[in-house]
Amino acid sequence: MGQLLGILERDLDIQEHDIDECQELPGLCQGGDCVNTFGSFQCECPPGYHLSEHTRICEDIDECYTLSGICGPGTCYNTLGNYTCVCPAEYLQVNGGNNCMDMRKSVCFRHYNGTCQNELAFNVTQKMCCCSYNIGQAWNRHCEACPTPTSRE
Ligand SMILES: [Ca+2]
Repeated sequence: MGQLLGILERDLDIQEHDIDECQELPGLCQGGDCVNTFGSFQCECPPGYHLSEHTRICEDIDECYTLSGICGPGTCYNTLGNYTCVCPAEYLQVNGGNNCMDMRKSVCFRHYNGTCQNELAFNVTQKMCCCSYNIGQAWNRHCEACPTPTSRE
């Protein structure tokens, strides 16, 4: 029993003397916030940055590389903490430059079952055809089936 108490006391002693590494060692998490935890610490990086395990520095994420195709038909340029899409003609830069939206207007088909049927009388964008009010199931002259609702498009 005496031994057990001794262990408990020692544990309490450690708990009372947890070192706040963030205070003791300023500059531990370069480019991020140091968060003291019991017996250790963590580095939290701002959005768009990840912690390099080797250097403990918050480094920019190259979204153009890690999320390839994120700009669709546009060109991706990595920036510090973010990225920018430069979109081709008839595409609109959206989400603060993080995506390109197809603004081309073309025919919309009400039904798709391997082939396109029931063409609408007016041209609309793919987003309007496929994503608004369940208007259509396929879009464009050469009959592209609409992306499934779960896809990011
Ligand atoms: Ca970046």
